[in-house]
Amino acid sequence: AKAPLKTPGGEVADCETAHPLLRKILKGMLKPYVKRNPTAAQVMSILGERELIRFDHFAFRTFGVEGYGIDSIAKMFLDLGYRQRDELRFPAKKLRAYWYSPPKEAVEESGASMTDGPLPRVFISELLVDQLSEKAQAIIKKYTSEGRQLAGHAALSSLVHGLPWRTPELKDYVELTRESEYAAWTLVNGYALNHTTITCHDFVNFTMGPGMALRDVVNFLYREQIALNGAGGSLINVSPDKLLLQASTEADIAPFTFAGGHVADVPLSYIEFAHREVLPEFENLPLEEIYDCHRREGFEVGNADNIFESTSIKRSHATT
Ligand code: OOG
Ligand code: NI
Repeated sequence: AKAPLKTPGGEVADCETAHPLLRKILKGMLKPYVKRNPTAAQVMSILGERELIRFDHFAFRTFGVEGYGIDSIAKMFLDLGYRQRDELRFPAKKLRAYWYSPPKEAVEESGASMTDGPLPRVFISELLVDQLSEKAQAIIKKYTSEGRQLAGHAALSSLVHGLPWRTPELKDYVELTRESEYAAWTLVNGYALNHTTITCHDFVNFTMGPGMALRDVVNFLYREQIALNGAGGSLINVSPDKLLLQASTEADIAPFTFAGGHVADVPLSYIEFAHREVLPEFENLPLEEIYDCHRREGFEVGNADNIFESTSIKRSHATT
C-alpha cells in the first residue's frame, strides 16, 4: 500500500508502508549471523556498550541462475514494502547488485521502539554465472538444478540458516575458489546474511565532524585487535564525492563439513561500518534537525569492490 508520508523536511513523499512482520524477519535473520560469527558478535557487543546499534543495510549473495538470483531474495523484501533502487555492476568480479530502500513504518503497528532506529537498506548481489568457465557453470548448475527445488524460498533458507541445495562436495568448493571466491562463498553459505552494516554517523561517543565518527570507530576497533579488511590499500573506503565512508572486518573462518564428512575451513560472514555525510545543501542545518533524508544515499561501486574482499581467503593488510 502506498501512503503519503511527511518527511522531517516537511515535503510529502510517496512511499510504501512496511509490513508489520518486517522487523521480526530482520531480527530473525540476525540471529544465526550473530551466533555463527564471533567477530560480528564481539563488535556489536563492544560498540553496543557505548552506542545505540543501528543498521545501515543488510546484504545477501546469490547465484544468478534459474530462480536463485537477486529476485529470489528481493521478492520478500518487495512484498514487505522495500523499493528497488540503483543497479551496480562489477565486471571484473562478474557480479551485479541492486540496493533497496526501506518502507516507512507505523511504529505503533510494528512494535518497534524508538531505540530500534531507522529500517536498514538491503543490498543483494548475484554472480553472472553465464560468464564463468564451463566447468564452474556445471558445478553451480549441479547444485541449483538437481533434487527438489527450494527456489522462491530464499528468505526462509536465510531465516533457518540452511543451504537451499545438498551439502557441497569439497572438490567443487576448491574448484570454485580458483575462479571466483564469491562463487565458493555462496556455495557453502547460501542465503545466510553476508553482512550487516552499523551506522556510525550518529554515534555520540566518538569524534563528531565530517567522516570523523567512522575514522574514530576504525581506530577503536584496530586497537581492540579486530581484523579489518584492508583491500584496496586502506581500511576506509571513501566515495569520490567524499560523502560515503565504509569499512569492514575480515570474515571469520570456520570448519565446514562437506559431503562425505570432509572438513575444511571456509570464510563465513563479516560486519561493516558506514558513515553517510550530510549533503552539501543541508550542511547549515543544526545537528538536531538532521535526519537520514539529509544524508548521502545509495552505494558506491569503488567502495563495494573492496568490501567484497572481506570474505577473501588471501588477506590484505593496511593500517589506518
Ligand atoms: C557486498 C559488498 C559490497 C557495500 O556496502 O557496498 C557492500 C558483499 O560482500 O556481498 O557491502
Ligand atoms: Ni555493505
